[in-house]
Amino acid sequence: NGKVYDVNYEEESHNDINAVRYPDGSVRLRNPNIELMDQDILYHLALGSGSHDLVEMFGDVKFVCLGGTPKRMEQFAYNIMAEIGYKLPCGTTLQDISHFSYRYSMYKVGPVLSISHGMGIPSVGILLHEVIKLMYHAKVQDPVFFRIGTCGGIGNEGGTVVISEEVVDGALRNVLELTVLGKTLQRPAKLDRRLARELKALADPEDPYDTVTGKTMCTYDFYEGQGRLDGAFCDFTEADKMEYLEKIHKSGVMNIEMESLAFAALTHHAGIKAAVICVTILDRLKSDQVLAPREVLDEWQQRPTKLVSKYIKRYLQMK
Ligand code: R2B
Ligand code: URA
Repeated sequence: NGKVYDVNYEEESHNDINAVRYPDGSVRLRNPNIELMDQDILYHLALGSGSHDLVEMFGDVKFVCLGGTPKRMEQFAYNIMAEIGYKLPCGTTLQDISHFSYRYSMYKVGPVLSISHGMGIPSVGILLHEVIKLMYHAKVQDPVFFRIGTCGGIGNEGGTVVISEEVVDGALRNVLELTVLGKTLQRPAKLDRRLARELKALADPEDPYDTVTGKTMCTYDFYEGQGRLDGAFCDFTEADKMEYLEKIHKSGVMNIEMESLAFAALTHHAGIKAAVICVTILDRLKSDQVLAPREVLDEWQQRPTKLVSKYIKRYLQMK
């Protein structure tokens, strides 16, 4: 349609032509070096622009779903295959495209990529650099990224699905801090609010659990960084912890996890629409330890994936 800007792409980036996508919706890189390189090796994905025909392999991608573990993302790939009625060629099984990186796992089911991101901001950050470059090399148009994960609830019992509207760091700032050439810079960590609302609208009111939207805190650590008393170290009291958790609760924080800040900041910087959907595996106002049995955790972890599958299915049916 010739539009340069996506309607959901906001404010400051509107003024910066490099921030937005090409008129056909394909991803424009904010790095002039890449197009000058003979080939680009996506080392942690075990792919490369010289060794693989990335347009042929990935040109039809529309949705990129990221989650913590290889197993869950393999399962998600099989689930989405059943949901969208995608058939593998006779006698074949899904292959982990990034197997030989021994870092991340990647599965492709038609227009859907399902990729594991490991734990924490550095791990998801490295992956996003390479996946965003993959989108560019493959000339993917208007991709939508989802993070499906687990989190600690703040005043939300285990099994609640939280769709992030906003993400903040441990000091309630909604920026990703990054030290580059010895200088600390800040990137705004913004998610697509409309996408969050659309996902919320897909939640089934009959579900035996709540699906809520709100603010997500992202920390650099699971233990001290999330105010836990049960790490190998702890220099604060239970009262200090509760004061902090009550404070963030009052400011609207619904859940705490460890990747959303980088996920929101890097997708926003690339002009890519993104959403974060996590299930709480405990209520941090009640406990630090994850006490739910494995089978219960496994069922809870299916909940965000169901919402994303529904979104993808609807989108594909509307086409
Ligand atoms: C949620 O769960 C992991 C920590 O247990 C981390 O990756 C996160 O964000
Ligand atoms: N993931 C986190 O980062 N924190 C929790 O409390 C649970 C899952």
